[in-house]
Amino acid sequence: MPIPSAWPEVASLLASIGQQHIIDAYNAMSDAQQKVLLESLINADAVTPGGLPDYVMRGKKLIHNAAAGISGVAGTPIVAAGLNVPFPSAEWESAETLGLSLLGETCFVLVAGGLGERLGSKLSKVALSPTLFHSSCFLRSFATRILAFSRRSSTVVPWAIMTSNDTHDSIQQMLTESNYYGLPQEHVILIKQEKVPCFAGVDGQLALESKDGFTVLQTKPHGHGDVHSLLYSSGLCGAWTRMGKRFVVFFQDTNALALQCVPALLGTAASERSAFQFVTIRRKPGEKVGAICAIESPGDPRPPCVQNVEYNELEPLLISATGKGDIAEADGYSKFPGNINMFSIALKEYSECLELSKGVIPEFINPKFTADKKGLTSSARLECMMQALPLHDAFRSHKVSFVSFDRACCFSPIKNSFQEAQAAKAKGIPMENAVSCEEDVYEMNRRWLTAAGAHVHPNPDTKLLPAVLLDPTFALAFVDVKHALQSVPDTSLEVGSNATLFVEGPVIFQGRSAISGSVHIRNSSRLPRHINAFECEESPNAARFNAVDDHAGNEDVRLRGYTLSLEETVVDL
Ligand code: UGB
Repeated sequence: MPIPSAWPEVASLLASIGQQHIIDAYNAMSDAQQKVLLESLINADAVTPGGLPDYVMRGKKLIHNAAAGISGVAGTPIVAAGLNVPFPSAEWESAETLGLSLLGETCFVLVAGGLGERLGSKLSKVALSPTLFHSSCFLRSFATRILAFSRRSSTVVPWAIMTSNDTHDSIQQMLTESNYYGLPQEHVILIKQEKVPCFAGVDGQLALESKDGFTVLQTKPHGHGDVHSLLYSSGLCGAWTRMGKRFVVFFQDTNALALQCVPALLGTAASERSAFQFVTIRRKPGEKVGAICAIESPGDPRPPCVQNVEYNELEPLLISATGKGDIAEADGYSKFPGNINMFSIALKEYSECLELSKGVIPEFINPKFTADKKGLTSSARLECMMQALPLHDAFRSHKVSFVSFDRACCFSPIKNSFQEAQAAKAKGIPMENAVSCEEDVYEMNRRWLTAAGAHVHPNPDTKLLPAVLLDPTFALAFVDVKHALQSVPDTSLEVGSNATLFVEGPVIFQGRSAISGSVHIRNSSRLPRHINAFECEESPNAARFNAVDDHAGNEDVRLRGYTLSLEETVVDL
């Protein structure tokens, strides 16, 4: 608790940054009220990136720019130079092979401060499950894969998770109850983001609000870009450098395919020597996915900055620069690839940038002005996005690039409610809900099997079958699947259209296997074992996804509108 003697120092700081209205309010309060306000001021100064004086200065500048019509993004968007790596291809396999060798030099950062409000859910999004078949929440599935990265590289693979007040306790609880899913607790670090103060006036006057009868500074979320200031203030990057790490991979909370493309991402980042490597996908104009562009800025002698331009900014920027918006090419896609908020950064360049910037990356503000632009109609705060790091001056001399993967190999998030998903579908853009996520996970695994030579029969009635899950202990990358199916001559695998297949542990297929029913092939040891000419026929209790109205409080069922019934044969090798 702050002691009242702290007030003179706080008051003088407030006076120096144009906050006389807070001093006046404080002076008119009872002792108890003063204590609460003082506490909120001291806390805000401690947790706001850069501290209150710097924050107010940044805010004033951005509000004045907005009033003068100066946009945060200015210039002409042009298509940036990047790499396209299709799947399956020789380039994909060589990227994966190189990337697998770099896993031990990599750290992971998950941003998980967001609640599933858009989904109508009060759960942290990482508590949801990507699939009902062998259902396990996102947090567990990310942890399982990171543990497998660690085992493959025989070294510790550190993982930082950014939480917020909304998600911290539940994520901490999930980790504690599961014993950190087998990961070393000291290398799974939670870094909690705090809310930042709001501005009530155009000259950077901070907003106060009433809470439980007390007056405090009004605060609101600052965005996922907080991850950089937290990685700076926590000293994690220094610790990771001392562990010999070289890459940091950032990913977001409900992208079920994020970690499956990590080997290919790392391989291309290393071979291209990119300090910052975005993973991108093809996007359609109008899709709610940021666009990766190079921006040519008039009068700036530096090479165009490769950056993300958010979907709501792209159209006006293009129209003002070229007279035309984001128009689909002949194939129906925009020429600007889409940002999926997954990227790798070289740790050395990242640490240097954090030292210079203290992790404060370019911010933006969305102020609502009165007609005369002399006031604000509602309070506004600064916000920042994690993909904005390349915009910082301290990063401008480094190579920023992108690698474009098939969407089916890297991106299927749960972002939309059922209704929003239907609206997206009607517009011909991906649904990005729990149903499409589940379909996409099985599809990606089917694609890996098919490309490795298996014959997987499509189901004409549903994309949910055959449901195939390849555990990270079986395959961290497509090249692992190829090894499992192609290392013994005359091997074949056929998967029927109603089958379900879960493969866990290092398993090598041998001879002619055919799976039409539901099977879990499991090798619990770490040494590879063969499964020889295995057959599993379809049973009368074949897997079924059954539509239900009553979700009985189960969020995963509510978001899908169906349950899964199946009778699975377990084959222990
Ligand atoms: N998040 C936090 O951890 N803290 C916060 O304060 C806010 C979010 P959204 P958004 O991939 O389709 C991004 O809300 O911001 C976490 C890109 O900006 O799901 O609308 C949150 O938990 C956009 O360019 O996404 O859009 C989640 O893990 C586009 O690529 C992550 O941040 C889009 O993602 C993203 O939060 C996309």
